Amino acid sequence: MSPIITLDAARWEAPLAPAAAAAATRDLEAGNVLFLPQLKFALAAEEQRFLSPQWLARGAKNVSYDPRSSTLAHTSADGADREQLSAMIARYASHAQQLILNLCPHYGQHLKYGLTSFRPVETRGRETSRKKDDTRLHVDAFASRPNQGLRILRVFSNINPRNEPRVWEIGEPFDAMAGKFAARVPPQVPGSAWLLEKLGITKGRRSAYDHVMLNLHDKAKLDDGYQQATPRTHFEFPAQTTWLVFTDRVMHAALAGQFLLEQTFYLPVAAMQDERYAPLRILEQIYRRRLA
Ligand SMILES: O=C(O)CCC(=O)C(=O)O
Ligand SMILES: [Fe+2]
Repeated sequence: MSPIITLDAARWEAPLAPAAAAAATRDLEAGNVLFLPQLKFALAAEEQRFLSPQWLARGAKNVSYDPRSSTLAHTSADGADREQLSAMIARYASHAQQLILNLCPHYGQHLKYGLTSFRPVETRGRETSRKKDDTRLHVDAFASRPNQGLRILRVFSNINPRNEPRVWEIGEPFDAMAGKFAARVPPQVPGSAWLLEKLGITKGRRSAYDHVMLNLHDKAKLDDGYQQATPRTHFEFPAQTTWLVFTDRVMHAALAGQFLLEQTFYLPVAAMQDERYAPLRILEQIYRRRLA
């Protein structure tokens, strides 16, 4: 069965009927990508100029925005340019939040904003280490931001002006991947989580869950044999479309594409419609102990 489920929503602010929302939430939690081919993020005429890598700060890969503090980072824009770029990304953040609240009304106030990113660089051929290489299949886990089991839900919109798709691959189900790599995760060194926090390397304490998720992320990306042989679904998200996915559960890789907006959200496991789908719960089954 394809892990891509298409919904025909064409507006950011249109609520779904309760049964349709419950079904969308279940599909999302169960590890599918919800694809909204009719939902585009429209740029105003004067915003078209932002479709260029020139607005990136030197050495940065994405422009980032924090909707909680309304701060823009990693950009070279200043003055009026900076204000307009910031307003464009802020509008995306609020549309993305509205979209999730329509599709998953159940999440309500439990849904918390993470960062927003604007990705103006072509993904194909970008140089990075294998661990940072998002063209390799992985689940998301953030090395410097431990999240103690919180879910990572991301909304993506392809805003490419030349009609070029964002090319993804979706890998095998989380349980299958975790079944292969869990036994290769080394024990967390006692005191290391405390030390990483103390040194400012992590924002907050790295839990056993964070330790395992980071290892799954790294071990899968570094395993060339796995990357070559694991089954996958190739999918091209056309320009002017939107999709959302729990990226801590769904194995994904971005092979090509330029100009993307992305909004990250965090959701407590207890706020899910069915928490058995959470990586935290699946990993606790595998290891037979509490991880967060
Ligand atoms: O840039 C993309 O299309 C997705 C990259 C990725 O792996 C992610 O955002 O989690
Ligand atoms: Fe990712």
